[in-house]
Amino acid sequence: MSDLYLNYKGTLFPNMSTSVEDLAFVENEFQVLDDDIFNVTYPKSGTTWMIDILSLILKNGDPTWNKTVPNWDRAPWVETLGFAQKLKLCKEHPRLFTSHLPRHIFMKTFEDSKAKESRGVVLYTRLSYTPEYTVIYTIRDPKDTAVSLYYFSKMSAFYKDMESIDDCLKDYLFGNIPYGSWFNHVKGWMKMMGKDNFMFHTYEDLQRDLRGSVIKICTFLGKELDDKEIDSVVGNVSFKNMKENNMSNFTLLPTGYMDHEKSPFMRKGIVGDWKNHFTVTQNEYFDKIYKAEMQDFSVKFPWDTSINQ
Ligand code: PPS
Repeated sequence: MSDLYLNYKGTLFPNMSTSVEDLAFVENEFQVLDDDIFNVTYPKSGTTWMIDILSLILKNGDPTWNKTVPNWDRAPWVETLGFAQKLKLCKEHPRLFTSHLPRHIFMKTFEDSKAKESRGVVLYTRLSYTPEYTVIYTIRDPKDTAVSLYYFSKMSAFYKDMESIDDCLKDYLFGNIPYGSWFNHVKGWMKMMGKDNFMFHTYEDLQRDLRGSVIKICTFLGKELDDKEIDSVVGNVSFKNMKENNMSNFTLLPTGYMDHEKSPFMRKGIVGDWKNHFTVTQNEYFDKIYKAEMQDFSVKFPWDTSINQ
């Protein structure tokens, strides 16, 4: 294991951004409130995109918050250094949080929060429980996620530099990287599917129909935005606008943390970049592992059709 990483309950985490104490706080002491909103992702899946979408929706399309407050203060990562202190400063409601944590080490109080069951199943909760914490889980084609991570490992001091795509796949496909395996992350979180407080969608959905996705998220959150407000959300979260917004693009961080000269955080923002990086052999190998890992998984994703049958 690289010196850059710590191991918490079998999953690696970057030493630079968290500690065993911080992780234990989140797992055991963090009190979830019923109106908390959690933006959950496997790294490089559209986390920061979703932070900007959610923070604009909460402000009815007004971009002031997005343009004046860094994303890590608008939607703090729960697993980062000093989160317990930061939590005390979270005065706004609903609270918006971000997390890359795998489901099995998410906070225990999360389980105790109200309305664990789908309202469709336990009908009386419709009357007795509103609001409830919500989870928005964004998933991206794992091949594109791997490529994005490969470049991130070069520009960010949090990760060990992955020297080649081969190097990257060797660790990525078996979860020997921070936050563990993509497969376990997705399978773990998708167990929440069917619960009324859980919504998942893909990075590819956002790319294909951003406006439609924003409307769906508003409906899920019970936020009624008019057409002009929706337009503002959509316009402000375009790749170009987020790339230029230093509250979203991480250029406020010292270069010792992220060096955008090596590779910008807002790199390409496209679907299918893996095709520019994987060899035929790497792709076949990836497909083989993907099929073995996902064979019993019933949900179909947009990229499943491109996996070699
Ligand atoms: S992190 O480090 O886990 O928080 O990274 P994350 O934000 O999950 O993922 C970064 C990738 O998302 C792309 N991105 C976007 N794509 C399209 N439109 C918008 N607005 C947008 N914002 C971020 C970003 O460019 C990274 O993908 P790659 O493929 O590396 O370009």
